[in-house]
Amino acid sequence: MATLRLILADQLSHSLASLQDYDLENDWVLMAEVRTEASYVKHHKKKIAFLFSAMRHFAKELTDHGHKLVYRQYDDKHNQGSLKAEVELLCKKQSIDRIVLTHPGEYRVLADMKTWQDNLGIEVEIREDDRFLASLSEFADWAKDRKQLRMEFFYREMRKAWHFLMDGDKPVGDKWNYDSANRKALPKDMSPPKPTMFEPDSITQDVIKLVSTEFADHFGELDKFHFAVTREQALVVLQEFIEQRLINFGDYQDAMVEGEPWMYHSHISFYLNCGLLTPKEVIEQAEYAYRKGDAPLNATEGFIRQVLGWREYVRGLYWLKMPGYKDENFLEAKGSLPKFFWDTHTQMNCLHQCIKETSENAYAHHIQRLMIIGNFALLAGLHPDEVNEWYLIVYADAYEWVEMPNVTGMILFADGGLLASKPYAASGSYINKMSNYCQNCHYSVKEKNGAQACPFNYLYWDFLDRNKEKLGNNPRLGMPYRTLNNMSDEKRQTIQRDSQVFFKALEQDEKV
Ligand code: FAD
Ligand code: DLZ
Ligand code: SF4
Repeated sequence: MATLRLILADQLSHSLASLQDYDLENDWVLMAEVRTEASYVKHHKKKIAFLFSAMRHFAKELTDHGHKLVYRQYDDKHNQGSLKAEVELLCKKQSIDRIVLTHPGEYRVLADMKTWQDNLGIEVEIREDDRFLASLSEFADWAKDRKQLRMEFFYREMRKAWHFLMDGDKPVGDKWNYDSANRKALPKDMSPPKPTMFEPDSITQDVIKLVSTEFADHFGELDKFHFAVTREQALVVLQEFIEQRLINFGDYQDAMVEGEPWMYHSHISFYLNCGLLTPKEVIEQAEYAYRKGDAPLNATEGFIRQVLGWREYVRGLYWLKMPGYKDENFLEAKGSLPKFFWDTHTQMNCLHQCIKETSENAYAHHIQRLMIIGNFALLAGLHPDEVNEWYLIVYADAYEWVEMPNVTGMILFADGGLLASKPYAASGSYINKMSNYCQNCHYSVKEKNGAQACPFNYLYWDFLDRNKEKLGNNPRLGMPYRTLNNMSDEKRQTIQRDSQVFFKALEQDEKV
């Protein structure tokens, strides 16, 4: 009796469900760097380097602990090219009679795994991924019979269920949410601490070489690789966040500064999502810092809301709504992704900076993803398929379960308001308030129309106008629609004309 336990690139946790009850005598672990997973979209080079290096380090830890492990490197001439083919080969070689898996993070992978039992003729057990704090059935129970699935209410239930940041049955400080205190721009005399960085060791250097040759045509830069690739290193990232940045996380959560991609954010999504850190330990450490008096409540609550609330919520929503969620396009957006999403060449400084940093770091913080790049994708009416693919490619923390609800639901309103009560649409004045990008821009944020005007200014009104039928009755858009309705015909025509000129330039690949 031998059991094969497959571990995917985002399952690098010693506590993983499929590693529980491992039999040192008889069982095998399989990990594989495969073409199907590394190339089904052209992932950022740094994302592939990060995952391959973290996989190789994790495999070494398991071997050191005495696990019998087959690790298939990408450039091994016997590489079978897909997870299923690697599983099949090992099953034959080792007389495997049972396969144990942990529920994967993507519907596509789960659908494939569900065929293995019949195709391979071997019993396949898919275990729940218990690294998440809400099981899929708990989320489904919460969602049942609700018309609106608002994250805030789910989050409160999670606070109570896990007793995080609670005093008895009340939220600490008597309020569930301190978001209104978390919207400050960064003062000129403040500069955030440098992010935690690690020198690539020999394993990482090998992987970087491999990626630079095998994935040369993928998006993004590979140099200055500094990510943590082991749990030990990821814990240092977490500790340094708690010690150095949590204190300011709340206040400057929405702030953006040119040349400061990391700000006061935690930079732990890479590690949470591939399993090097668990959400439970992350939340516990943040709460501990607050209880010791080392972090203010607005920062601690804001941070815990992201991990306990948003992260768990988007996962629940993804699995509840897939596979249909993939095809949502409520606003019937049709636009193609402009070239500057890949080459960064745009005169809109906010977009140029955020996409350049994305290319350099495989990272952008939340407000850059949401209110700069996402806001543009929404206002310009880009098709959800193209936008989803881009976000899945470019960020090293991206897997479909977390990427898709953020894109389809949060930025594009393509699910018609299941996730968000209104579209996150904003004109240039929001960007100017929360960042210093406009100071170095070819366009003028103060001008509303004409060749020099900030495109976000007219695109914002054009978006509302174009989508009036679908959004006009949204109670949260009452004010902007009243303003739009009170505009003179001449003003509306000017907005439409500027937008058409802009879209035409995009279509013709002109620099905008
Ligand atoms: P912090 O700002 O320090 O937040 C702490 C943690 O909270 C994050 O590490 C993350 O685990 C969690 N979190 C915060 N916001 C969200 C959210 N909206 N959804 C889920 N978890 C959240 N996050 C991903 O992990 N992978 C993605 O592919 C991804 N794609 C996104 C696409 C768009 C369009 C948007 C708007 C957001 C996306 N996010 C994604 C959420 C968020 O932007 C990132 O989690 C965050 O920027 C990661 O950086 P950080 O670790 O420094 O986060
Ligand atoms: C994202 C990714 C990449 C780039 N490469 C691999 C790989 O070679 N082997 C692997 O097991 N997983 C990889 N992944 C992650 C998968 O594409 C997929 O997103 C997750 O395994 C879903 O849980
Ligand atoms: Fe972005 Fe407009 Fe500001 Fe330029 S002026 S940085 S396009 S918001």
